[in-house]
Amino acid sequence: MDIRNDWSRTEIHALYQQPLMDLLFQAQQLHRQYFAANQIQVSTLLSIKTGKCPEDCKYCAQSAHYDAKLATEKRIAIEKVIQAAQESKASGATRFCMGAAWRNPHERDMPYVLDMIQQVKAMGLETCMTLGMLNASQAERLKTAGLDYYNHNLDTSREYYSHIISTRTFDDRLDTLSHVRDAGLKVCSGGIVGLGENRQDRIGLLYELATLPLHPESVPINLLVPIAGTPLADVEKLDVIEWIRTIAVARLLMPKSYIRLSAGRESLSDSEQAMAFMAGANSIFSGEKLLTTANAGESRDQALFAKLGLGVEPAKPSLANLAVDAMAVA
Ligand code: SAM
Ligand code: DTB
Ligand code: SF4
Repeated sequence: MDIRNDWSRTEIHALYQQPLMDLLFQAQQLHRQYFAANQIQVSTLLSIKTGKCPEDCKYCAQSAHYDAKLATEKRIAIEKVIQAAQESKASGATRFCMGAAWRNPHERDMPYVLDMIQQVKAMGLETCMTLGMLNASQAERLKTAGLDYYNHNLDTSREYYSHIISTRTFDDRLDTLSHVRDAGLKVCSGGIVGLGENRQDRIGLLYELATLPLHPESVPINLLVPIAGTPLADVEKLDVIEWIRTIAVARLLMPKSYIRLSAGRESLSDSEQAMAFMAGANSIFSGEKLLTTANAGESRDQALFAKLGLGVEPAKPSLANLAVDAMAVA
């Protein structure tokens, strides 16, 4: 099957409403054409600036607009970041993702993030950042410093978007994704399900992602982690099967992309996660914590991988990694 960027909403709707076993079967078959069947890419996350965010994303513990109980933290010291990256590498993760609760990085933040990228990259890890909106020059400078991926989610459909965020537009998000792509960075972009949206909105989100000129290399599908104090604290829980369907449809639309089980995994059983892997998910965040909320944790994930016969995808050799390995041997 060729990679397509001309999907219609009608086609996506037809994929969604198939019998679940048909959907899972197709997704798993296609998954195996593009990826090793039982390998999962593993990333870790670190919050480098926590809380007091000026944006009003209704799901988020870090927004200054709501009253979530959160230990806020200013920019953390680079040494702390390096230490966390070392622990992440030792645990087997291949990508280290650094996130900041910013609307966008200010110019005064750029030396800090550029230095951090250079140091983490020099350790032989893939680097990822999620810092909010970027302009073209910022994206280029991140790339030059050695950033591999930039995460910036569309979050939901264009239609539902204004119910969730008012402080930046859907088109602002698309602009940032263009800057990231134009700078030669790999794109990580997905969304959240369980925000109170309907299936048409989930179709709308996948439609936007799958009709970008190039599919994001990485597509996180977050399941809302309800946060007390935010407007979505008590939203009705999404049926897990609908989340599984969303993953399977994402796999069918974007066969070459990594589909990541992101936020919300901690609340899912082993069997539910197994079904998500069956649906073609092939990436997770490991570790005890995401940015501010709990994650599944290393020992639970090790047991899950052993039970399911899954392995961690090895690091991809890059010039930087080869140099680091050569130094380690010498
Ligand atoms: N501030 C930056 C931004 O919004 O682009 C980066 C960090 S932000 C926390 C990254 C993503 O995490 C959001 O776009 C959203 O998809 C996801 N996220 C945040 N809070 C969440 C929650 N409570 N449940 C599920 N996903 C969440
Ligand atoms: C993404 O899509 N999910 C990750 C990552 N990108 C940065 C973040 C999940 C955050 C979950 C809520 C929290 O821990 O605060
Ligand atoms: Fe800020 Fe990002 Fe949270 Fe939105 S999702 S409030 S931009 S930290």
